[in-house]
Amino acid sequence: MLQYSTAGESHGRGILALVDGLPAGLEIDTKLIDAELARRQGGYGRGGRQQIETDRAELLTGTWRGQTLGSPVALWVHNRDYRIEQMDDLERPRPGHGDLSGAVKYLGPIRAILERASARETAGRVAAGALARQLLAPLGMSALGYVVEIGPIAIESGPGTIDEHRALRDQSELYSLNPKEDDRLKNLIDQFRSDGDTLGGVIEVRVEGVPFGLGTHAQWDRKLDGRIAQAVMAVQAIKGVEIGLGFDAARRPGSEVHDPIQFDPRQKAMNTLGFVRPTNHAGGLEAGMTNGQPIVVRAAMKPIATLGQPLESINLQTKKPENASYERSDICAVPAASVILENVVAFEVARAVIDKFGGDHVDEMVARWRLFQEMAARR
Ligand code: EPS
Repeated sequence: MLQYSTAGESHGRGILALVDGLPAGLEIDTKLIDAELARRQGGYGRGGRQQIETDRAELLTGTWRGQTLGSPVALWVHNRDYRIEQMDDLERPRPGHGDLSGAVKYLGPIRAILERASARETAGRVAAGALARQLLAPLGMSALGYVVEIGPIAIESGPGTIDEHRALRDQSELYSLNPKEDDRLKNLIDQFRSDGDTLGGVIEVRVEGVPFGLGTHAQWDRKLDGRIAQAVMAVQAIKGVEIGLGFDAARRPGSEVHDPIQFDPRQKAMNTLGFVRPTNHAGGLEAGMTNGQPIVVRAAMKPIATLGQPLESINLQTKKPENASYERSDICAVPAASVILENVVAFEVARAVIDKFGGDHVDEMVARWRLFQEMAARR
């Protein structure tokens, strides 16, 4: 079973990701991991911290001559802004952070909570996802995350292949599919920065080339839509997750929600097995299983909780009202979150691939994947 966990504090020595369950023999390109880490640091709206950090993943264990060994892989991202021992505590919890609930729950200082609750930890999740998704490429799968809304502005975009959309996304400082909108969105973010306020947004992640049969209807905690929703919701500042039509499905009649099933034996894409769905309102998942269509997930990110003009709070020493503490932070981290979500979703897909096709060596896994395609085509 593929799984990972992370360790590390925002201003501690660094962030560790421990990935266990990858098959042996998988070629690992650390440049791909570093490219995702660099993208995560970018995007318009970030604060001063990203001028300090230059995130790179150091492979500490689990590989030999560029290939996995089938043993746990530990990835280390060093923090340049390591100064946790010199940092003071906060006295006035920031609404929207874990400051108040964490300090009460752990009977201790706010610093001890915020250091781990910080989104710095997502460097570890991106490293883990960017590692694990390297087994998706040989199976013809790819994932793309992009920003579709910032605050009140919905970003229009046109149709295109995943590669065309990736090229557009990579031209955009907002990581959207419409770089022409960048100036308008940057002005909005600048306005919020000067007002001491912050902005959230909506992110979409698409995974293409997905075969039939990842996930299962048979048990609730192995349904792939459920696993994806948990992975996405567990990213800092995410408050909503939708798959396919999501909440909009509740507002439409069934005849306008479900995707008709057609068959065309001339269909080229191997993963669809010739089945055609003229719409993809299900977002590639029916009964917790993939149906050969692209997986489409959307997430709502709340605005960053550290405000330049802080909200009302309480001084925990005096219990008197005071405005919340302020610490250097981002204004809009929605572009960065699109990188995080792309990688956490890709990790869940890789986990489901291993659940279904397994194997100790990657070649065994690919052979089982091929055999399944043949058997499913005969079915
Ligand atoms: C964060 C506060 C800021 C962000 C940080 C998340 O850090 P700092 O307090 O050091 O300025 O930059 O995100 C990262 C460090 C990162 O690498 O994403 C918070 O409070 O969650």
